[in-house]
Amino acid sequence: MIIRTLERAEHTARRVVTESWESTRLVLKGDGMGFSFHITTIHPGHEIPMCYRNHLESVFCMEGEGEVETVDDGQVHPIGPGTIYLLDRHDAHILRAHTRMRMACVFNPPLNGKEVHGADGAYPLEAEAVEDESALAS
Ligand code: 9YT
Repeated sequence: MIIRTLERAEHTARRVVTESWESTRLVLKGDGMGFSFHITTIHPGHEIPMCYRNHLESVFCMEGEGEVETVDDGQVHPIGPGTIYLLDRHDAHILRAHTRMRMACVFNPPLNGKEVHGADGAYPLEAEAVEDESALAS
């Protein structure tokens, strides 16, 4: 069994910080679970275009208010606490955070550790893993 806490993981290389979001990746490919699990914060006022062509992602909103737009049909769906959206079709989408949003995200296949969005809004399938596994130690 593996046990970790978010509080400790935030002080390791599991925490990835960008201008518009930050994410602590509590479970990664190296854990052998077949998925990765992240606690992600979206900063207020940001609009993030994404399209995970290499991954399926589910996103459960725990806190905050925002919306997600599916690019193909322009539909806008409000997102708030208790709502989950499932990108089951590698959907191109735009997430807009009206307030600070806290999300629990699951990726299949799992992320290696250091992925950030490319220009196409995707994560590469075989991104660089965290070099020093001890940097992940929670
Ligand atoms: C909601 C979302 O997908 N944000 C981007 C960050 C992602 N969840 C991650 O890499 O942890």
